[in-house]
Amino acid sequence: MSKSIRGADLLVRALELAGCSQIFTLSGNHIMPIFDAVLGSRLRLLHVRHEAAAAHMADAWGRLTGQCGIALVSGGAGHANALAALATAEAAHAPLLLLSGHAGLKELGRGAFQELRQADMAGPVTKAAWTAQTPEGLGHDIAHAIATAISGRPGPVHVSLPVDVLEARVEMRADLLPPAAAFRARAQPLEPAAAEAVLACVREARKPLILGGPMLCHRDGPALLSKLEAATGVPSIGMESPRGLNDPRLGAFAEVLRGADLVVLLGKGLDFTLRFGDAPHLAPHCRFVAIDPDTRMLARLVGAKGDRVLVQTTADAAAAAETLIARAPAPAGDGAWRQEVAAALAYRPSAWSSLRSASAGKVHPIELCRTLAAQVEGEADGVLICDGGEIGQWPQAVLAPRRRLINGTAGAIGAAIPFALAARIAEPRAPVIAVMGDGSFGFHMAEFDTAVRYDLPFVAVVGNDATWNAEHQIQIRDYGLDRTHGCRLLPTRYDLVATALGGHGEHVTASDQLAGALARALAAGKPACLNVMIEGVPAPTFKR
Ligand SMILES: Cc1ncc(C[n+]2csc(CCOP(=O)(O)OP(=O)(O)O)c2C)c(N)n1
Ligand SMILES: [Mg+2]
Repeated sequence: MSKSIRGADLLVRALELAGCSQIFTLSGNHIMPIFDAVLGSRLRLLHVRHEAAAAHMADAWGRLTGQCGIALVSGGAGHANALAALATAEAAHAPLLLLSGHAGLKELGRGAFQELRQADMAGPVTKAAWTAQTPEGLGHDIAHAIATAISGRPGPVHVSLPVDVLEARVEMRADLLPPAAAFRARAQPLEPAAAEAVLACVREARKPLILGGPMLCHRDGPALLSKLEAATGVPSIGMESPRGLNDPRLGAFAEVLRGADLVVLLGKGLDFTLRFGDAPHLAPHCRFVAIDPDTRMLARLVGAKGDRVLVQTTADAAAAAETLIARAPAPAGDGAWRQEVAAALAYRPSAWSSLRSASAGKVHPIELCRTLAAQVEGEADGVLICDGGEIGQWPQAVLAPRRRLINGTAGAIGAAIPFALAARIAEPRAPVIAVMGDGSFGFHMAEFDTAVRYDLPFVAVVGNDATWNAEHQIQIRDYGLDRTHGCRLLPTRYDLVATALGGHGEHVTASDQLAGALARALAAGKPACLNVMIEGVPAPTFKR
């Protein structure tokens, strides 16, 4: 006897088949069939307070687990609210599927409720975006979307789900659910001849660097780059910061980059983060090798640098790294260049060790980082999240966590609290600590309510300088101290926001209060906020 199910049921089965367990969502009329279909399934819903938060959570999930993060939002404005977060995920190479409810197909063109060209809106911030057309096709839509999100240069994909497609009933048949292989990444290996060509270029260079793109900064990426460096003898550096060659994690990197005679771009676009590879940031004689899953990146590089590009080849970044590791001969030479680069990356001004706040009632960001060090660096499974303009750069410069999330090259602030909730679900035990500015806290502070409802303890550490300091510093630098205006905030008690929403709060005005407050926050077993009044200093700089 045949069995009829709703399109929404088929969609849920496809998500289960893909191995999904967690959906970040905000409800809406069009997607209530999916809420209903989830009952009795393996899928859990985290119901948030703003659609962008759901998309940021799916982004963090993708970066931390390597699985495609799933965000499910309503049509119309709910969809539009989620879109800004996709720009962050795209720049960070985070695999994500945004599923949005959509006006029914039968009502389109007649002024349907929340009728909007949703896929067109999502196009510029996704790898692919379309509107599902039939209930029978929903399983294949999901497989194709997930495979696209996790393949090549990982990134967001969007599928709009018309409510009549979700509600329509179909006779269940085995072929409506795609085979497991349809959900997997489509591999692009590095061909042996291309690998040999890359290794030959590296052997001939005196000062080569391998620069890994954001996809090599998540999960196993950093360990893979270390292995690549050990195998080839070539300094191998992941780049994911919007501050580019002034990434605070990379110390005096900009100084050694200027001396490189070969840059191997491994899943890393030649873009603003490398000052487009122009002199004096890179030497005029510096040559390039590029390995990238996206042929458009290769074409852009060749267009910009012409015959300075020695080799350019299509391949997945991680797979290419593995191939190079396997084929690399033992490193030759005395290792002097590698040591020079390591010393530059490790450089931190000696004055930092004694930096203290100069103002009463305020803590210097570095004092804050010193207090966090034991918790962040001692915990192998802990996750450190850094957000905000100037304050967010200090923990990136000072702390060496094993797992960390930053905004990424999109440079958007405000994702820290959603990131922390997703990190807590992905990592149920170890400390999740999110350092952010007071401006950044404001974007998604209502997600403290979500954290309380779902019992997701983490610690938000707000560096509160009552200022949008990054922009305030631009005003000082570019227009003069007497022309600073409009970038002040209030010294708001964000700890009380957390307690009002059912969390734990601590207010800190001196460095000697920090350790106790942090210990209580971590022990509270609730989402916690440390509101730390800080000195609004500029981000760290590294000129030697
Ligand atoms: C979504 C988004 N909006 C605006 C900006 C511009 N911006 C960058 S840093 C910053 C100030 C951040 O203030 P806060 O979080 O308090 O950190 P602070 O710089 O004060 O340490 C602003 C407005 C941005 N990068 N992203
Ligand atoms: Mg601030």
